Amino acid sequence: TPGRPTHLSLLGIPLELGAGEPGAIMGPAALRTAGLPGLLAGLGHHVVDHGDMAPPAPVAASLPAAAAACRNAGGIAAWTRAIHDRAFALAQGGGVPIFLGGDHSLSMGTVSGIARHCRAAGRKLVVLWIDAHADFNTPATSPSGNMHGMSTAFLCGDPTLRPLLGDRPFVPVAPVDIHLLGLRSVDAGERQALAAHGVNRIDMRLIDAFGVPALLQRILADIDGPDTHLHVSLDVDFLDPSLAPGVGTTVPGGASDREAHLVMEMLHDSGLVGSLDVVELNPFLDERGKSARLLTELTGSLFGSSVVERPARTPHLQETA
Ligand code: 6HN
Ligand code: MN
Ligand code: MN
Ligand code: MN
Repeated sequence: TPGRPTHLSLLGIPLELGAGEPGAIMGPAALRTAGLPGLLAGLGHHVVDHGDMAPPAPVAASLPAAAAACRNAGGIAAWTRAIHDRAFALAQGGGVPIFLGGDHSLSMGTVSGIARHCRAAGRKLVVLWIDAHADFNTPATSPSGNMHGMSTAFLCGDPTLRPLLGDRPFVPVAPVDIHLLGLRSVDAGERQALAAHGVNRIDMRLIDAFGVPALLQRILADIDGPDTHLHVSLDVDFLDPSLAPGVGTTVPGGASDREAHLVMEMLHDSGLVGSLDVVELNPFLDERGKSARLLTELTGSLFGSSVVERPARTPHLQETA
């Protein structure tokens, strides 16, 4: 069941500077074409589509020399600051922001803005990063220089990436409050750093062995509380490439349609989700819109789409109607 209606704020972020190849700039348009705003409204939610962010004015990135290998660092710095400002303002305004990407570097802005909001609101932020990758590279470990592979390292406070946010208040996310789900491609440097920092890693092998319900239920039980704000960052490449080819970083052995829906359904029922990124959709690489459609349906499941009536728990994060 849809549960109680929620105020949902959609914001398109047409960013592709963090990816290795172009195309994600068209992601927000494809998600709208697939009917995302209407689907959410049809579930009974109050949906406001804030349109797409305009490209921000360039800034001098002033990253340390160690970050020289980053591609488009100046552009990413400008976007990160602008996205952070919008994310913070949307969250402060109440309701659940849904950020439509755009490549995964946009989450440096969204999650840092949400983290700042959570600190102001006295909430505990937990991040569920649903992705084939950890995105925990630093400029020193990145094999590609692509900044969409560095988002979680930035959020945890990597000092070489910190200048991306300029003078905005930076509220780091504790590594133990980041849960990676769907992993099947991790670089050598990331692997070491993830273990050293105690990031929770649910890889595809664990999903094969134990299934989504047991694994996700344990996370949800651990983080449950009246003040928990769960930010979900959904990378298209979590899904198997046969189901979602519309992404530049496909990795075989991804989640099935039902595994992915079940994740979303359980997250909905938890009542903990306070914000969402839908990222990495590259419509140029898609096949007749199938990836955009699946992402739209998954987002529907996250916000209460269900065939059979089920008693949904009252969400903690229930803003005024
Ligand atoms: N993503 N680990 C690879 C890199 O280049 O750092 C791939 C990153 C993929 C990024 O999935 O958002
Ligand atoms: Mn990613
Ligand atoms: Mn990925
Ligand atoms: Mn499987």
